[in-house]
Amino acid sequence: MIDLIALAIQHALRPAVIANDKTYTYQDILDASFRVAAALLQDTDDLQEARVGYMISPGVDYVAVQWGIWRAGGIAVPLCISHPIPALQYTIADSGVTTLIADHEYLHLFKPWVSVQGIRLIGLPSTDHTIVGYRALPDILQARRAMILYTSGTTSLPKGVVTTHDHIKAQVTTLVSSWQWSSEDSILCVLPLHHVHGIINVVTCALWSGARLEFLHPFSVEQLFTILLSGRINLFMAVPTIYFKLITYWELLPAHEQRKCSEALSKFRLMVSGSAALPESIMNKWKAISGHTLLERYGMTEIGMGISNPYDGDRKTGYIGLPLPGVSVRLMDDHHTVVTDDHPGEIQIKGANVFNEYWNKPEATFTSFTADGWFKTGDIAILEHGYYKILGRDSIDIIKSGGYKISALEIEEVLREYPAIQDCSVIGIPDEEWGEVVAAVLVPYHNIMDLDLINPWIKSKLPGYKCPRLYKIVPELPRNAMGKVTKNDLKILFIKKA
Ligand code: MLC
Ligand code: AMP
Repeated sequence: MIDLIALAIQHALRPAVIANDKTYTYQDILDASFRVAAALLQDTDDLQEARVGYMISPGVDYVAVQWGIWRAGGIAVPLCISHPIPALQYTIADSGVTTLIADHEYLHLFKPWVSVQGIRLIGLPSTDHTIVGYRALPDILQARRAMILYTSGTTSLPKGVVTTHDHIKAQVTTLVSSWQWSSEDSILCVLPLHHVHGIINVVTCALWSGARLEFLHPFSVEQLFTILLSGRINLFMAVPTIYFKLITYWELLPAHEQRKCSEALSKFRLMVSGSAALPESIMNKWKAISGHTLLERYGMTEIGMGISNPYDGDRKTGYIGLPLPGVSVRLMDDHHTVVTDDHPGEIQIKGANVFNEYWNKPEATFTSFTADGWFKTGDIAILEHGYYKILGRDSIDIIKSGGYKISALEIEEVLREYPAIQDCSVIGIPDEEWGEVVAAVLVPYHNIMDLDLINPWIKSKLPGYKCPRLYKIVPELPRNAMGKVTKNDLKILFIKKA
């Protein structure tokens, strides 16, 4: 039996998930996940790593389905609930999903095409009560593949990062011990559940620890404040953009409300920020509001979390901290030399937390590791007085917006399909709220183009967070002697003049 399920059995009668004003115990989730597993095992004893896609809103069903897939021996492929159909189709086809589980509200998205492709579609809540009852579930070894998460990179289309139950265990246990999780904790999940921040750091760490987990969906800063002030929650984890939104909201409150909020926030045990660089301004304002020095940590879909400021000890502004237990970190310069203090280099990671492979992409897997087995993150950092500090990324084509990693190349490829566009280039423009915002520079045929038409068009192709927010039209793109677009020159076009 996988360790997460064995632990849940130990916590059976404790409250696990609070959703829609209802409390579900660990036993409730074990039962519900058993029913999901039984439904999946209709005509086989073990899914044997078949990929099961699931499109479930954050809540108790999400957990039951994820555990159900694992208990049946499948690989869980969470689908982003805000993705348009082409993005969903890509994930489903690339991972080779054979069964799809969807909330009733999403079934209409899949019905017209999945059966044609031979994919079995199961709706939730299931009306098939015949699946309740006893049946044996397969014995799942920890080494088995458990999950595929899609991440953007320097290739145009997202790649599936495969993790085993052992990887997930390593990623979770290092955080549980470092951040002193316990069954007395209570956390609110506001993050999307197709990325590691939400899935590993919040949901799985909580349920591993026997803690309570509450969901807020859809995201609303007003409701977030209400829950944070309820006294039910003592742990919070978010991307810097969410802290920015909380600060903006707090600043508009009347003084007596501000005092009430600050008092409630100061009672939290821990508040964590990650997935993107935490600006000093957010760190300082949040400290003044809540009394908390945010714990900033660094991670990646391929490794879970790798580097973290200490729980006890000095949390340094502008630094991502020290290697987590079990994670080895080194910095490698352009000359393939491991660098020591005060010299910049690429962060490379080794440890039981590091994934083995991109799904069906042996070439990409091969090139993302060094010959001696270190994973190359593409992030450039420096080690100063024992703390790592991120300096940037080695690729200008990777954009981080609202904590989402976005490939400029993927957006360019979609834009090029637009009939009026002859050429284009996509870049990230620094922004205090979003980290970076996606900006597109377009070269239209005949120098004319109606920008109002492009937004609805691109929203039907790409998830909202990948859609450009800024546009500029130019007669031609600047290029270097090799013919490559000089993206740094394009950034200047968007710098606001004082
Ligand atoms: C949305 N908007 C944006 C935007 N996204 N504007 C600029 N840039 C963006 N990226 C605008 C919309 O157009 C809309 O404006 C308004 O903001 C609200 O849009 P929304 O889609 O409703 O956004 P919202 O729900 O408020 O979401 C914001 C958010 C979300 C911060 C909650 O982006 C989020 O959940 N981010 C977390 C992503 C995450 O989990 N990353 C972790 C990856 S794992 P209008 O005008 O239309 O109203 C990883 C590893 C690690 O990175 O280390 O953790
Ligand atoms: P993802 O591929 O979505 O998992 O995003 C991983 C990337 O997020 C990393 O490679 C970093 O570039 C970035 N990241 C995560 N945490 C931090 C942080 N604390 N500071 C700066 N960048 C971060």
